[in-house]
Parts: sequence; structure tokens; C-alpha cells
Amino acid sequence: MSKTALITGVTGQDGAYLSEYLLKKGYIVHGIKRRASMFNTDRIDHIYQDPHLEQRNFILHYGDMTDSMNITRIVQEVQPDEIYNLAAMSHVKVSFDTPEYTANADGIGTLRLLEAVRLLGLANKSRVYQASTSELFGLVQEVPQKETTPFYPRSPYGVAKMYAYWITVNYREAYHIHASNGILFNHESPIRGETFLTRKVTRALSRIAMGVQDKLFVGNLSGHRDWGHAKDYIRAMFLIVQQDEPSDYVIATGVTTTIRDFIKKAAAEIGLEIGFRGEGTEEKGYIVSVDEKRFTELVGNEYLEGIKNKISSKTNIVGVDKAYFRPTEVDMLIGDATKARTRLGWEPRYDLAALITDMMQGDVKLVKKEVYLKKGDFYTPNYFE
Ligand code: NAP
Ligand code: G4F
Repeated sequence: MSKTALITGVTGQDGAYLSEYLLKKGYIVHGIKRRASMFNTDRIDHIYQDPHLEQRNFILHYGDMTDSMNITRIVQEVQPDEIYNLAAMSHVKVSFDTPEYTANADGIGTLRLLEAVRLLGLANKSRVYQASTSELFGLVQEVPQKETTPFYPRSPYGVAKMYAYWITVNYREAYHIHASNGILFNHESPIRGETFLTRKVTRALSRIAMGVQDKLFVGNLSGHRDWGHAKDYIRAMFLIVQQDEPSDYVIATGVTTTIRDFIKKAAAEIGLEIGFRGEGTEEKGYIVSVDEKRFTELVGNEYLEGIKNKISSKTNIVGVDKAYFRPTEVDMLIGDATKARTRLGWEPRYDLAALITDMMQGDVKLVKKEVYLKKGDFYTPNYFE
């Protein structure tokens, strides 16, 4: 008999990869999506199934983590073997603008889901995975961070997720629900939201390379992050839920990189060498040289002249805008995933170089499409943030 999984946040980066992964394993996958005024299912359109089909293994429900009755009804209808709670207002900077909503969706939302499992008598049936985060470590008390490192969240998002972490532990201990936290460090991919740092960079560099954007504005360039690939991290989620005993696991690569170095490495992927000059808000990034062979192969000969002009005119292509600074920042994240490696047998398959290759290839392709549409005088959206 096929297992049934319920995924909240199915339209997000992780929800999309996890849905695909579980469908391949023969699961029936139910996902909760929010009502939006436009289609917001880009990441799962390739696995979407027409509701008129008689047999479906991928079923979407409208819902919201802030609506208890809706969550309870969906859990009752689906009777899931496994629940992956991935839904969240997941942007740290935005959580300072919407702190109450973030607490409601990310913190109390998790309680709503666990309480639904308990009230419906599913404590022995439905296993729960909670999407916890390295943001819990915030102002880090230990380097590297592991499961026993004390938490010190530094944003409304981190604080909301801390409630979610502990309520998951509490429902496990109080009601014997098979509920586990995956304390996942930053994980990225070509379908990462465009306003997170890595995707903002790979998208902007591709657009700058092809002359459709002049400059990339960022905030703090000196922060360190432990970046992995989302495809590796959703495998870890699955493994956590399959264990006989529920527990909490750090999932990380163990390698940390500054934002400045991420920009340099992403540019190098398409043959551009970037140098930085200045300090603080006056720091600026320039193209110092171009590997013509690499650039021509990966981006296109027709854009080479534009790059050479930027080099000779010393045009700065990266600037700092303090609008992207956070009131309190998390400066250094680096995880120790020894427990996951030994107990789950989990190993990341992508290193940072492979992640960057995947992301740059994805964005170069998308920008080529954008340029093609512009040339044909078709509408192209001009999203910036
Ligand atoms: P994401 O791309 O931002 O996706 C978040 C998902 O949650 C989207 O489907 C979103 O729907 C949905 N959502 C937001 N608010 C909701 C609400 N009130 N009710 C129902 N659904 C709601 O995030 P992600 O990167 O896939 O991350 C998945 C989870 O892991 C999140 O909980 C995040 O906090 C956590 N996490 C992520 C990372 C990371 O580096 N990616 C690391 C640690 C933990 P829309 O599509 O409609 O916006
Ligand atoms: O890409 P970010 O916005 O990710 P952040 O804040 O680390 O949060 C992500 O990872 C967490 C796990 O640790 C998740 F829980 C969370 O849901 C989310 O997925 O920022 C990364 C770093 C920060 O230090 C930020 O200050 O990049 C810095 N940064 C510098 N300029 C920027 C920018 N971040 C963004 N988003 N945009 C900028 O322009």
C-alpha cells in the first residue's frame, strides 16, 4: 500500500523538491497551497495533475497555517502517514516588517498542526517533520553549531521558529507523537526564491552579463553562511521521518563562506573575476578581468564587448544599500552534521562549487529566455527587490 504524505508549503522551494522525491518513491502526496490572486504554482506545475482525473497521486488543498479549522479538516481528510511542515514566512529580513504574522504562521501554525494530529487521534499514525532552522543559533554560542548548541535567535523569524522547535519536542514527549526537528542550515537551488541572497546574486550576475541589469545592490557582505543544495536537504527530511525513534538533527555541509566570496565564486562560474574596493556602505565590486573562452561558451560571444567596456570604464557592478541590513544580524553559521551522518547515513552530494554551477546555469538560461522575449518585443516582468 502506498504511503500518504501531507506537505505544507508545497509551492515553496523545498515543498516542490520533496513532492517530486516522494512521488518517485510511490507516495500519494497531498499539498497545502495558499489562495493567491494569480497562479503561484510555478515550482510544481510539472507535477500538477488535473483534478478531473480519476486516479491522482498529487492532490492540492487550499489552506493557511493561520487557520486552525482549515488545517484540522485537511489532516482529517488526508489521514497522513507523514506530515512535512514546511510552510512558513521564511524571509528573515521581512520578519522584522511582519513580526506578528510571522509568529502566527511559523510559530502557532506548527502548534495548530500538532494539535490537529493529537485531537484527531492520529498520534500513533502520523509522523511529523518540523522545518527548523540554523537561525535558531543566531548569535552563535559555539562554532560549529550542533544539536546541543544553545539557541540565541536574532529575528522575529528565529524566535517564531524557536517556539515551533520546542512545541514539536513537547508534543513528542507529552503525547508520544513521532515528531522530529530538522535544524537545516541554508539550502539553495535554481528554484530558490529570488529575494534570498544566493539567488539574488546568480540572477543579477546573469542579467549583468547579458546587459539587462546594471548593478547588484546587497546589504552585509561579511556574513558567513553554510550553504548546501536543497536536493540534498529534502533527502535528509525523508530519512529523519523514516527513523524508528523521532529526534532532532542538524543538517549542514560544514563549510562556511562569506557573502563577498559567494559573489566572486558565482561570477567566476561564467568567467568573470570580481574585485572589491572600499569599506562598509562604500564597498563596491568591479569586473577585473574576463576569461573570454569561458564567458563565450557559457554566456555568449555577443555579450563580450559589453563586459570589456565595463572593465575598461571601471564600472562598479556591486554596491551596498543599507536598506538590506537587518536590525540584528546572524554573522556566522557553520554546522556540524555528525549526528545525521552517523545515524541517518546522510551525506551531501553537492558541494558549494556544484551548487553554484547548478544555480548559474539555471539563471543564465532564464536570462537568455528573457533577452529572446525582449528582442521579439514580448512582455518580460521586471522584478527587483
Ligand atoms: P519558501 O520557498 O519560502 O516556501 C515557503 C512555503 O510556505 C511556500 O509554499 C509558501 O506559500 C508557504 N507559506 C508561507 N506562509 C504560509 C501560510 N501562512 N500558510 C500556508 N503556507 C504558507 O521556503 P523554503 O526555502 O522552501 O523552506 C521551507 C521551510 O524550511 C520553511 O519553513 C523555512 O522556514 C525552513 N527553512 C528553510 C531553509 C532554507 O535555507 N531554505 C533553512 C532552514 C529552514 P507561497 O508560495 O504561497 O508563498
Ligand atoms: O539569503 P538570506 O536572506 O538567508 P538567511 O537570512 O540566512 O535565511 C535563510 O536561511 C535560514 C537558515 O539559516 C532559513 F531559516 C531562512 O528561512 C532563510 O531560508 O541571507 C543570507 C545572508 C544574510 O547574512 C544577509 O544579511 O546574506 C546577507 N545579505 C546581504 N545582502 C542579504 C543581502 N540577504 C538578502 N536576502 N538580500 C540581500 O540583498
